[in-house]
Amino acid sequence: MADFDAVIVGGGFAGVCMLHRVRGLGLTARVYEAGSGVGGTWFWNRYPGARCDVESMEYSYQFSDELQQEWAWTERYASQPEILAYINHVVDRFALRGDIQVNTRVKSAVFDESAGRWRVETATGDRVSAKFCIMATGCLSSANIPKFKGRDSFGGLMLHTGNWPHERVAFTGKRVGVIGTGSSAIQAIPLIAEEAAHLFVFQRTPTYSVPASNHPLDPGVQRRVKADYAGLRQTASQMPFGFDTRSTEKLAMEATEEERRAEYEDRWERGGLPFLGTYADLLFSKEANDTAAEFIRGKIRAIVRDPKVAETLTPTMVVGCKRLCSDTGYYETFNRPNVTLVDVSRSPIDEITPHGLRTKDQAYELDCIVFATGFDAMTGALMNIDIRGKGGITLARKWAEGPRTYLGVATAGFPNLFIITGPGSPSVLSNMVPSIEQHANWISRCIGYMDEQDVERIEPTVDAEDAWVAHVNEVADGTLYPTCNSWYLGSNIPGKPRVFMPYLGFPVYVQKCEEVAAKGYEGFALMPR
Ligand code: N01
Repeated sequence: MADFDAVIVGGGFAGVCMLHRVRGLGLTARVYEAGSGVGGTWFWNRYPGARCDVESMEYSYQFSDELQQEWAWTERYASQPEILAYINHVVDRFALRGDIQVNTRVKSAVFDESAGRWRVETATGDRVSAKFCIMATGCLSSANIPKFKGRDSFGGLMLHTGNWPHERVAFTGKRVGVIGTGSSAIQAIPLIAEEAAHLFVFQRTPTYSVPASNHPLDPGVQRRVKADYAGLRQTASQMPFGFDTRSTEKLAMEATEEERRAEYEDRWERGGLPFLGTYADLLFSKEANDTAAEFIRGKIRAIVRDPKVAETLTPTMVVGCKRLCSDTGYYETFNRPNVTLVDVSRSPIDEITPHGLRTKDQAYELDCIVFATGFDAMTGALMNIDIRGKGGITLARKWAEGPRTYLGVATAGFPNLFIITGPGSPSVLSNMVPSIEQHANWISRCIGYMDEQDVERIEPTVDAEDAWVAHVNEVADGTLYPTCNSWYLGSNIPGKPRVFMPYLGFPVYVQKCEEVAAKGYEGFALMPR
């Protein structure tokens, strides 16, 4: 059995960054990656139109200024192939590939109490041990394909956006059905519509989306950012979501109607997620939120020509409660003659048939079904691994009523197990790359501290964990987030406990992590060597 200082599960942005950090400590490490290449999210999500909705200049590592300076992004929002090329460049530039074993899914990780080591087993039969086990399994990596009756009887092509084939899928001449209208669907739908003979969009909940206004990145803008990259990173780190949303302290209800309209119009024109940064109270006050929601509803009515279709596309919930989308020509797509919107909230999908699908009211003949039905978010990938801590307790049992962590980075009873961007950390409510990097930095500093201080094991105390879980919930309860059925709450997965999983507030969180470390890892139990 091979022994490592650290096993890292997952070779996406988190695994790659963590490997770089533990290498920096002089530790031996092995990354196991289920895919045939690195990239995680950007390896698997190859559907047409897949691109990031955080600007490319910010969706990148900052651990090496040389890397920041030499890499040139081509668009304001990077496409999936470009991001995949970037992560591969990073892996080669820092000579990390040798420690990454692809095509290898981790099956189990069991803490051997007497040896104080994690025993890790893969689906391909590797058995290794490591002092540290670091879960870099991703927040949105376990695809959710609803168990519709007859699902496996379909005779055509069935795809999930999060597990897309590597070769191009041709939709020409095909009748295509897309189930779902979340971030993945709204990117894929306009492009599939351009190609398909006919596209049926099966919508359960309408989506708020703001135009991305994507464009080629001006070399001048790029040069200016690079002249003071640290400045951009610093500004971003002080924003609520950890990226430059141009968030203000202004309150919507303190502005006049004309001022609000002008602000929203400006943000709509500039495009993207900073729309939510227009006013500080948009995610806290229903009255404030209504003003933004009504603005977007007005845009939908103005864009979509058929008033009935427009009405079906118009959301009624709080804007931002489910993740805000950012699109290129999404609502416009419903003006095409070859696109039909089907409201499956009124007439639910009853079954998948050999030739298509049937809703309560009608049968649809399809050559291809695209499931854009999302993920078992934040906990799904961890639950797919048999993780056992002290006393043989499984993580699945410990988290049966919802995930329990301290700072989203560790969980009591599982010594020397770290989770990158786990539930209870800002993760999906932030720019993922800086959040990943902040965790990888914090974990590597913690491991360094353990070495200096002769600490053998570390795990959160139950008290610290309980207090943190309560705090995460309290913060969420002070917002409008729990008012709809989002995947943040696990509500998209039947039977999953309804618990708000991410922590809202990147700057406050980072400060808390710093304080914990400065106080000798306050809230953790440290066992000496
Ligand atoms: O998944 P989703 P996603 N019957 O869960 C519907 C990130 N991301 O892959 O809302 C019918 O958002 C479901 O309907 P409802 C981003 O964080 C980022 O699109 O549950 N419909 C919903 O419409 C994002 O939030 C980027 O009623 C069913 C859709 O499927 C996250 O990934 C791009 C159904 C699922 O939407 C997930 O996005 C892509 C059923 N049984 C993704 N089950 C960018 O950076 C589910 N649905 C741009």
